[in-house]
Amino acid sequence: MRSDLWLLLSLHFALLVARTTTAQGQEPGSLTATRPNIVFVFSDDHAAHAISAYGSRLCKTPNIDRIANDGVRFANNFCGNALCGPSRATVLTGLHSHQNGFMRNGNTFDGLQPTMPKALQDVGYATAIFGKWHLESEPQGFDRWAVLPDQGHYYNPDFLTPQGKTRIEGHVTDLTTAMAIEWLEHGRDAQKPFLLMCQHKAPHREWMPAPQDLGLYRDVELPVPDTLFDDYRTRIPEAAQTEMEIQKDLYLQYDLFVEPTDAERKAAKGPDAWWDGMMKRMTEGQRATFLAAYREENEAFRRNPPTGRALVQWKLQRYLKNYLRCIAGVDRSVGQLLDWLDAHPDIKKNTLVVYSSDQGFFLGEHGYYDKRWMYEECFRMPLMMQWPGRIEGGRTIQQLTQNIDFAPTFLELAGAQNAVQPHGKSLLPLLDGRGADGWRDAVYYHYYESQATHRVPAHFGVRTERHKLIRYYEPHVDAWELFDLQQDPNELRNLALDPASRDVRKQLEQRLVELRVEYGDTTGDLAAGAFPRTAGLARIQRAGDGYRVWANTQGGFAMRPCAKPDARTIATTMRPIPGLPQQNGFVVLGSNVLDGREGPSRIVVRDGARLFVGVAFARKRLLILAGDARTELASVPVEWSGDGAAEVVVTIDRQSSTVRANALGATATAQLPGTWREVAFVGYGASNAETEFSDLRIE
Ligand code: SGN
Ligand code: CA
Repeated sequence: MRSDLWLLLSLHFALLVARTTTAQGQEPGSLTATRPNIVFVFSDDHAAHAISAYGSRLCKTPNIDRIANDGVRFANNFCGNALCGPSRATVLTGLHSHQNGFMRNGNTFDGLQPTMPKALQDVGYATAIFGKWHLESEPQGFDRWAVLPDQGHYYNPDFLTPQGKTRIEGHVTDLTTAMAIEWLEHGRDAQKPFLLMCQHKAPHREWMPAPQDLGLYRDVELPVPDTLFDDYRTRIPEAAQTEMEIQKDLYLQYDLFVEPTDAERKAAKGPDAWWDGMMKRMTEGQRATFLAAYREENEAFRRNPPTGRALVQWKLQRYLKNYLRCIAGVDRSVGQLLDWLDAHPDIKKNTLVVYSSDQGFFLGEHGYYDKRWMYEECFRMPLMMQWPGRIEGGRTIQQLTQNIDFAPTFLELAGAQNAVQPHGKSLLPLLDGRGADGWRDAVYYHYYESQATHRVPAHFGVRTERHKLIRYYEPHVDAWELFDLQQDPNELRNLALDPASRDVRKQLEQRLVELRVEYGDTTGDLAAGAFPRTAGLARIQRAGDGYRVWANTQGGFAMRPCAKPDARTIATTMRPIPGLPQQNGFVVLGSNVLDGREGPSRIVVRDGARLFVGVAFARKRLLILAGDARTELASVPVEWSGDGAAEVVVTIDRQSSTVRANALGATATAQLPGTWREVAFVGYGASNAETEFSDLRIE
């Protein structure tokens, strides 16, 4: 009787499952709702052209290649914003940066929004993440997590866990792998399918290899990219003014591990000043092994220091070798995970393994290291997937795919495809043979972290199979670049102003508009140049008789010249728009550039020559802030009901050298900075907030 009941029950269940899967439109061979385990290995800054499966001229990555050999390799996979935090936020949400709100490093990820790990957890997956996170807020949607604070350290890293912070001795790649395998072995609920996100810091700067990899590539001369000595002739001037040049921006100590002399240590500038801290973090034994590995070469360098192009070549070799040594560690990690699966065939047969990296990287191309540009080397992301028995292996997928597609893919596999509303598309049709009919013909890109480290201007763009059109939209660089990737794969000839390319450019501009509409991206609209000085703005648009401003950083602003430099009163009415975690608005005043300097394409205003005067609504403070938008020159409490607008009146009194602010019934006063002369620039500002301002009243 009992067994009959069982039979009946299981029959009923089988029917139910069949019905649901048909209802979801499952076709034969389809992988929809097959609920495999997912092992997602995600490294940091690993360019596809440093993977042998992608034809690297530089290195062999035998274990990563195992994924491509037994599975598929995506030949044209791209990120939507070539930066760490933004790419990770996109992987979690399936959304481009403007929509998930994480547009530049330093933003705080809104973990309350729907995410892929949360959805997988909801449908019964065991979930865990180990290693690099870089999203500021605590991970959500994971049964187990241990993540690096911020960028993390290579040696003896701290890990954040729900129980707090712990420092663990060892190299970060090995430790992250060990945590992942420990969780597979003992940590997870074995009844459930699982999502494991194993996210390496390597091969991110400062490229410190593990002890066992220090000896690799020692006597090897690595091939040099054709564009190492690019003259940037047809590109925007900023391409020649970055801070990512092998020649001048790779630091001898910090980046290249040439031990400083006493004199150098005393005079150390920039990152080189961090050398002692880096060394102190290691144990004595680690430090001795590390330094010994470079000593002989360093001594040769000292005896006969190269100059000019020879120095660039020397720096490139040292940089690339360390980068590749870090990759050797990542490759070993992948091997350990694959070996673990091989040793557990029952689990392996239900497991999708994915390898990718948050973006690519320049390995000397255009004379650069780092990323950020929409140029191929860093725009392209490696992506490989294997699921033996279920995904036909040995294939290369040529379609244009993007990191917005990862979340929808994993969700469709888990049968949770409605849990998020992604910008991306599930990759399953490309994997399970359903075909690629109607696949996208273009990918979209938008980089925001302008006027920050490495100095790459904000830009958005479109890439089709053959062309790429880039729009740089800031006042200091308002320009276009167009490349024919077939004729010019190295992107050396900007055709944006080439008469013969006029039609192509027009079509691409049209496609770019369409993509921006499709993804609902209105950021990158900076009021058509009405404000010749901006920084850290996602958007400034006309709204009523004033402007609506979205600042995606601390102290974002838009300023225009002030027609009345002896102005006494500057006033506006400001209203915060809810949505972002912070609510604030500021009148921004800039003294003239007496204490600044003019560069070829931008005016640098030093701290002190700028003032932010306004209201932190959520904190209920009336503030006068220095030019860094952090230092409080005055701060008084105000009453604010939680909605509505506030009129802010700023009074400059040159006689007493003071600035006064009135708003919401309160008054704040501060001394004008010592270098203050007159009101040369006026405008609006905010810090990670969106705010509406009425037109400025200036008297
Ligand atoms: C750090 C690095 C930069 C790098 C950013 C962003 N400097 O600031 O070189 O561009 O991270 O990288 S470091 O000296 O601190 O390493 S990202 O991958 O996290 O976006
Ligand atoms: Ca990165």
